[in-house]
Amino acid sequence: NDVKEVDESRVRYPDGTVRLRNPNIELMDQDILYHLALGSGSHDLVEMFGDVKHGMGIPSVGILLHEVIKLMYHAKVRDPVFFRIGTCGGIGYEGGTVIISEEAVDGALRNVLELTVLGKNIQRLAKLDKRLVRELKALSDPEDPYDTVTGKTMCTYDFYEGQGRLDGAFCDFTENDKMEYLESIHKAGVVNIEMESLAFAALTHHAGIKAAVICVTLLDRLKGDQVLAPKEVLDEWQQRPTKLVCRYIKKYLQMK
Ligand code: R2B
Ligand code: URA
Repeated sequence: NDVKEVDESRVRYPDGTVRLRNPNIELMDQDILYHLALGSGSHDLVEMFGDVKHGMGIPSVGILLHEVIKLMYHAKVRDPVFFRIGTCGGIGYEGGTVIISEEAVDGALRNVLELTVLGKNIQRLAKLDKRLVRELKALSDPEDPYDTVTGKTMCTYDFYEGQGRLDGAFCDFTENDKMEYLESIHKAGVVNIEMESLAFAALTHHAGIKAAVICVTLLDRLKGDQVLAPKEVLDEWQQRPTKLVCRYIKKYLQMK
């Protein structure tokens, strides 16, 4: 097998910036990123994108969705499909398991995103496309050295107390309380916990856009709270949801 592992030092400079594996780019006067309608000569890309960081949780994904949904409209994109890929805590699943969400629920198991708009509470159904879940599940390969499962995803507003962790800056419950809660949501069909799916499901559903949520577990929350796996292991795990989505895109393009 001559497929080589990626050597980190060849793809990143010591300061964390991306190192291109193509010496030609440095020699060009400017590089036109044709499909993005941007160019290194015509745009100040460091000024525009140098501080790009991804936020976490419902507020970040909400803002992003408003603008990406409008982008779909302005660009007249036909039948877009949105994917949220990321990490989560498993409920009864060991680290490295890929989970496709059947639906998103809040910390009280409600399948709705609650927003306060003009001082009034409104609710939006956090519904995901069932058929897309089946199509994605069918693309899991028995040869994959990990499981790919489906189930309910709990979405919380906090990583620590909101997810029943004992190791936050505050904790006003006991280990027994925590385990009782986690066992009860497990019984109710929750297979993982993360922090974006509720808004992702609710806002895409509200916009009539097909969407799926695929996360990899970083630990089994029935066994602990801290993320202990080494960085290289976490990095490999985090590629797994992307792999599944790539298989979907490949299949979709072949059908066209
Ligand atoms: C999963 O991981 C992050 C918290 O560690 C959050 O963005 C999420 O949903
Ligand atoms: N992301 C979460 O939101 N929770 C976890 O336990 C792990 C990743």
